[in-house]
Amino acid sequence: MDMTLRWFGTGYDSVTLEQIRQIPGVTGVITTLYGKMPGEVWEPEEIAAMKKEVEDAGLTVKGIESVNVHDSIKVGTSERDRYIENYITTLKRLAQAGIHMVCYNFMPVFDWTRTNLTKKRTDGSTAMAYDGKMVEGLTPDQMFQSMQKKSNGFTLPGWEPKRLAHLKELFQMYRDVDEEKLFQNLKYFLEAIQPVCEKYEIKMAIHPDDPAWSVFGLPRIITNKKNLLRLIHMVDRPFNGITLCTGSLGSNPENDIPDIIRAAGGRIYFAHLRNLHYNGYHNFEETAHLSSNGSLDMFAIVKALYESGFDGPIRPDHGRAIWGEKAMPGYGLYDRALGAAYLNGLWEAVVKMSGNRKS
Ligand SMILES: [Mn+2]
Repeated sequence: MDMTLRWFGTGYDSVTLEQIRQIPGVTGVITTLYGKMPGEVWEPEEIAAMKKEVEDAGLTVKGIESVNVHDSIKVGTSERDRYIENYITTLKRLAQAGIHMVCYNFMPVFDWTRTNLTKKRTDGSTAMAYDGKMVEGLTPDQMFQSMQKKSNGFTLPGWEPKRLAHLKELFQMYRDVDEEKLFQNLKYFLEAIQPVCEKYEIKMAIHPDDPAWSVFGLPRIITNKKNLLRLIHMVDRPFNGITLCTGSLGSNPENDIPDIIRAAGGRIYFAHLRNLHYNGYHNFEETAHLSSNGSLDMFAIVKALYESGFDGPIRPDHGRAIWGEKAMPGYGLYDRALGAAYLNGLWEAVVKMSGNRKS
């Protein structure tokens, strides 16, 4: 297991590599070329510069989050083959630079969605929250505006203003795409890229949809155990895998996360670990990572991961905003550093309880 932190790159992230280097047990980052639009090819020089900057700070690039998938691939338009070629070129170049894990998602139009980026918690911190009732009263454009307004001036991952300026056209593109069609388009994409993934040993790790249900009538498919197993089996090849995001899957209390981990049969290549508190139907707020702070049993999750043989990168996912830090919502330094320390503690305990001395 490699404990990592997500880092958006110099100029995009309020957290520095030097700060990340000082979090005990964190040896690497999960990063990206944040300025790239979905569908754009990544240049070898840009990848090399990003890697060098991370390595000069004494850290390693443990994977990419994300190489975003162009909407034409998700919709299945006639342009998709061209964009799949671009995607393959980027994958090859990443592997040639020694980077072998890529996280991506297959959510239409919107990436992760929240109705409040700064909900006050009883301890005085703020955290991101979702209330399905509020979404009912919003148009997609209002949702986009409110996410942007409350982002402390940062561009949120997956919420590229340039792309979302064309919201109407985007919704129009997806008008005939239902869950079945989206699954078929995902299958087409995975079948096209898997030979390259196998040749270059690139583990593809799909991120679950967040929250784990349809928003604004758009189809969402990576939401539960049944669909995750369908994804694994429909392209049953070793480099087609999953990012286990406990906060995304955990938004639906019917998802039993330790059970999903065991069912995935070793095809989890990346883990986002965080906790949340259920307030009711389609209503939750993010919390500190501790089991006692939220509704998820983080010990049971870490234990299931360890017992399933997981050996990929873990990152503490979204943190609360604490101690007056000004950062991108969910991605400050302090609460994620506390999360990394806690998760490292759980991991050490689970390893030693299993009779293994080495963590
Ligand atoms: Mn996640």
